[in-house]
Amino acid sequence: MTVRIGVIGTGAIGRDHARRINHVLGGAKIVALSDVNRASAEAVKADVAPDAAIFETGEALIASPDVDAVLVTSWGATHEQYVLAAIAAGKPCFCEKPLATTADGGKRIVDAEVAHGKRLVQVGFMRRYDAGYVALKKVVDSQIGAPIMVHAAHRNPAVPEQYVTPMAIHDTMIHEIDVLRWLLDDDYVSARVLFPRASARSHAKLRDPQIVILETAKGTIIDVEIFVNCHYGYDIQCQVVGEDGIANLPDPMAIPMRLGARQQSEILTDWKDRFIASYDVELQDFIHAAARGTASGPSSWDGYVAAITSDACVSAQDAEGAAVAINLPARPALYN
Ligand code: NAI
Ligand code: NAD
Ligand code: ISE
Repeated sequence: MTVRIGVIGTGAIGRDHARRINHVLGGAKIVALSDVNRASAEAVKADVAPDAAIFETGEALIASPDVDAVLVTSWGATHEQYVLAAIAAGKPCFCEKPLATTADGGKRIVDAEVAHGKRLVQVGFMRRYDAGYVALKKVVDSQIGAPIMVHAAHRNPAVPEQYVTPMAIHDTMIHEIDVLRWLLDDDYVSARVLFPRASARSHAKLRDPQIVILETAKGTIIDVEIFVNCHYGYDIQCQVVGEDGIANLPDPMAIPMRLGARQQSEILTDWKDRFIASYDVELQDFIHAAARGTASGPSSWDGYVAAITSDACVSAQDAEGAAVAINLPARPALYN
């Protein structure tokens, strides 16, 4: 069976996902595109999806009998309405992070999926499919003893002018919020945020960098540095300190060079390159499950927990160092 997929939001990542579905992966085809900026959808049709129909609205795309499954890759604040519409239509839906920009939005999606009675939603937390994180998890689960601390860093070379302080949490650190919970098999109980002096590349509405300290139910303390104007590269670091040893996330492969009287190797600068293989794997997983009329991988529950946690982290930004409690509701059986 070829899964006929419609993409809502044909910006940077919508275009890239459409390309991989039509030209890299198997078992699916892009048949529909929609974007508030029609020219963007037309450009993606011309470049990577010539057979796709263009729909005026995401809702019309979801309702089309020619569409079996949906990719939501529009701006974060628009995700909830499309995911809810896909669930109402009973169609599998891959939603880029964040699932919803508020915990209330995440809850509405979980409630709708539970009422539907079957998983339909996969959230785009692609790091769970990254070969480095998968290898790190294996070592954390079996070799270094119980985790005590995690030191992590999420560094972007630069961000656009409209990127403001809370986005460091719900646009950027949301990846750590999800992947560290998965890596440690644990949940968060509190968050604190510390601000060192702002770097010279910050602006009035962005305090950068920042350090988020999360405590887990098992008592592990996690520090995450978020530095989105670090200038030198796109750099993701993660070190787990266990009872018996320490394990690090491997850096991406880079050729060690001896050049100009220096030892050096390249550091990536674009998120699209850093996790390129894991985007392929997560979407292939989505296609396999969608062919069976369901979804697997990171769930609405994971997206909802990430939203609850990111709400707490944003409150902790305002609390200037004080701890903000994170309280999770009971997990519905659908997500066990
Ligand atoms: P972008 O700004 O390049 O693209 C967003 C597109 O959505 C634009 O073409 C815009 O016109 C369209 N759009 C906005 N509102 C819409 C609506 N109501 N209906 C239809 N289309 C609408 O942004 P980008 O970088 O592609 O990000 C899109 C999403 O993907 C975001 O949620 C972002 O958080 C996520 N993302 C995930 C990454 C990952 O590593 N998993 C990396 C980059 C982005
Ligand atoms: P799976 O074997 O059922 O399916 C995933 C597919 O991806 C398989 O075909 C596998 O071979 C492939 N794959 C995974 N990592 C790869 C890599 N680095 N390179 C190439 N291929 C790779 O596995 P699964 O149980 O769906 O797990 C996939 C990932 O998602 C895992 O990291 C898993 O822990 C995670 N996961 C999380 C949840 C959750 O929400 N808690 C649920 C399911 C899976
Ligand atoms: C972007 O949306 C991503 O998801 C990237 O992985 C992240 O590094 C970046 O900060 C976000 O804006």
